[in-house]
Amino acid sequence: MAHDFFCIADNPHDYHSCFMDGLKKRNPGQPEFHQAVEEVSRTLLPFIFDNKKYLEHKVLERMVEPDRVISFRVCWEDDNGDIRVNRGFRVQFNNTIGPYKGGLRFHPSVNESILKFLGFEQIFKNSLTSLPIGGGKGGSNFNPRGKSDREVMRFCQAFMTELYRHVGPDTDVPAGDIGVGAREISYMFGQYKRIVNQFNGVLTGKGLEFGGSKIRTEATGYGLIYFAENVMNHKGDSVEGKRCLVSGAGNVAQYAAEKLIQKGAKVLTMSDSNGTIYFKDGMTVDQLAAVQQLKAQRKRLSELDDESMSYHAGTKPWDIEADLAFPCATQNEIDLENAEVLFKNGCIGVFEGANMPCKNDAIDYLHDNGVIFGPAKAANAGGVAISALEMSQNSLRMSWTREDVDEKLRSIMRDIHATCVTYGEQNGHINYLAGANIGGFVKVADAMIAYGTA
Ligand code: NDP
Ligand code: 2IT
Repeated sequence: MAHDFFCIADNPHDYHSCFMDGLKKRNPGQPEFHQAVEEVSRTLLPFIFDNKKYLEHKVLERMVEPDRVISFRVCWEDDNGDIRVNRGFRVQFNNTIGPYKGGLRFHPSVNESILKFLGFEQIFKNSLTSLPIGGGKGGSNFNPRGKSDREVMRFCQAFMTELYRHVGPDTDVPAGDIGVGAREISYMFGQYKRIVNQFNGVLTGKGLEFGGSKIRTEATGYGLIYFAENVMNHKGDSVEGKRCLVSGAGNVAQYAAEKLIQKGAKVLTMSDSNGTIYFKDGMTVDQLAAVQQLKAQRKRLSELDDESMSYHAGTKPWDIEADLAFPCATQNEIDLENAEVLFKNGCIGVFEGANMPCKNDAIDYLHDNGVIFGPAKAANAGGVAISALEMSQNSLRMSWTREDVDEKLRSIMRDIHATCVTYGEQNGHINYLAGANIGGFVKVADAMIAYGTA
């Protein structure tokens, strides 16, 4: 009976079919969640079959079922005095190795499927950091685009007025994601503090004046490039001189681009959901500063006034000839066709700054054609890792220097790379996806078994 998660099969392949069949039946209409579980389970099951205790304890079956999914009404008033109603969520997926930890996303596309895919992946990513954090994710279908600061403030306050009862520094510690940056975290932290009358580390990504960690803003983008550099070094190569495609123009994309430029790589593109900007000779530091200024004003890339670059409305970066690709915008932004074009144009590596930016058939194609694939769970773990260090600093009531935190980030990304190598070595080459999935799984799975069945 696939429905009850009771699969009997003597090989990983048949078990996987039964397992996915049951998952889809129990979670109808959640394609992103199915996709994330499909990617993890097909790489994990051969390992699980070699280590039967995980099979006997039904660890994977337990892991794909969130501890709880909280959904709530968020009611706020816009600048015209009209009442607006959105839906808020927090998916508390797994707290086996630490408090639930993961971002909040504000985007009109947010729904339970997207937050479950993100929360599920976060379990593995957070485990890979080696820090004591469980997996969670949340957000709302609220669209910050075009809203005034005061509308965003009222929305954030209304959102926290419900969320506060479900979170806490030892329970669940949210942070930013798409549409949630310093402004939104500040409004939410202010509201939490008002309600509970406590100053604690309930959120990360806070302002430096009130408990934030240095380097947290940069950490995901910087960490992505540190990870890519580790991978390239492992092959006796480096990112220096490489022509790079970056998608997105938000938090992750900006600091990935900055670190690439620092390392002597050529950043050819950035993008938003309307189009791509192309710097044929590589973006300069000044051009990046101009993009950052534009984005700080919440403007579109099409408004960039720079004759040395071209703007291509309605396109993604993936058709441009380059050595490395860094998707840093959103899920499913690289499909099979994009992967084929990347490979045919000579791309040798794809590193995921965004969560699940590559579709599963695109990943298969990249693997089959020897293109290095750096999966999100490993490659973009730098952000949540520094979030966990923000939690440590809050507990200690201390603040570490920029140099200290950056050195810790480099060392964490080095260790994540080493974990991927340990678990992903297959006939002399490294499958980073398998390495990240298995490396992230083992610690959580062993702890779940140690706790007994519940
Ligand atoms: P931001 O909101 O700062 O920026 C998002 C960028 O991606 C914008 O340029 C946005 O363009 C673009 N984008 C968003 N949705 C879409 C879409 N549906 N189609 C095309 N472009 C889109 O978010 P972040 O930079 O924080 O997040 C980017 C990715 O990185 C996400 O996948 C997130 O989950 C992941 N991530 C973020 C971390 C963090 O610390 N912030 C940590 C680890 C992963 P537009 O303005 O046009 O919408
Ligand atoms: O996807 C992610 O890892 C994040 N959005 C960051 C989560 C966090 O808690 O810092």
